[in-house]
Amino acid sequence: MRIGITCYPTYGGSGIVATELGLELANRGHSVHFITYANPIRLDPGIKHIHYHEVEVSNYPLFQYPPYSLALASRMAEVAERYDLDLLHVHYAIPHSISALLARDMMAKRRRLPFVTTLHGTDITLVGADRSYFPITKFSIEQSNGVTAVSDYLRRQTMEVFGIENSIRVILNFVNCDMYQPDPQRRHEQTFAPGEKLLVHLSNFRPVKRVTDCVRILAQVRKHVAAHLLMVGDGPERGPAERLAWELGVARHVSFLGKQDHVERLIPLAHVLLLPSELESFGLAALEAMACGVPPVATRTGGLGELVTHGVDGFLEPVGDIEAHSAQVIQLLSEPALYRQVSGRARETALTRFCTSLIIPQYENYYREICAG
Ligand code: GMT
Repeated sequence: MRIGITCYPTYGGSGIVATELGLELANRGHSVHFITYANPIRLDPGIKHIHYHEVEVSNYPLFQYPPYSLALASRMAEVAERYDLDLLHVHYAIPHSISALLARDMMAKRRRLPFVTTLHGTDITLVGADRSYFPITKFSIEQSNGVTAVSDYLRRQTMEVFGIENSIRVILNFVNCDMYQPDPQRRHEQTFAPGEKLLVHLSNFRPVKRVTDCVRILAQVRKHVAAHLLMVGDGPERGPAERLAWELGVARHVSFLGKQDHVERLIPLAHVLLLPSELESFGLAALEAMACGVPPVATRTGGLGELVTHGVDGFLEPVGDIEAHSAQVIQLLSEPALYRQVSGRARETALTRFCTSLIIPQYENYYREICAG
């Protein structure tokens, strides 16, 4: 098939899922056209069957706000026409599905150009629920030819919050289990804090991620186990997290690594992933860690329970309960038999339920259904 993909190409779960989906589809022989304002993160140039079409947004003195959504719609219609695309697949409702809707209408006289919208989380729970975007988000979902959600939690939430009646297909997030793998040798040789246990956190450091909780957990853990925290990513909460590390006297035990393209090389170095988010519709970072045999200690919130089974392949604790999160990390790091068991089960969950070979065909089948009308 010939598929146009649009996403936020910068750091963020939805962009990562969209990019990795495109790569997997290209690997299966589909022709994939990324239509975005920048080259998506994790997308290296020169890959077979992958094309990249930049959306240029011209600015004029009259425009206080350059109309990106319109430039995107024009580009979508142009690429769809020139490369004879079968469908558009947009990730994150606002504004991408509205642009796709315009592109579909622009093409309507010539031929059908259906589009699929994948909902990722904050497009519904934060942006979509905001009063100024609520009506257009609802409209964009209702107008999509197909809608998918990355967890059943998000599907239910969307139906409830927007009172939407069209069906939403749940296609869970996926991980490439060949790329994300345990690596005990490199973990043993890690140079961040030789001989210490490594905790890792990955996110876009937005308030919803509660990154300062990671620093608090580390400070508690260090009272019992020699541990070091790797903070991967960047965003508005990085400054507060750095300040807190100084205040709690653990600054030299925390490494802020900023945005990293190859997290599959970093995660296997760690022993535990911390994900203390207020809300996660899915929690892709937890899945990537599980594939590397790194148990997540996360919050019991949103769709995380669809991925992590508490006490089996990771741990889920209440939001903001630093004591509970720390106790779980300390237990994991102090009981080697428990650690081996949970780590093994985490990898097994990734392999048996979330591997690309299981999930990508679900997207392919859905595309066929949508194209068949
Ligand atoms: O987590 C973020 O703030 C980024 C956001 C995004 O859309 O880029 O992530 C959402 O999509 C991810 C991929 O589907 C999910 O794994 C995350 O759980 C979800 N984030 C939230 O729901 C907060």
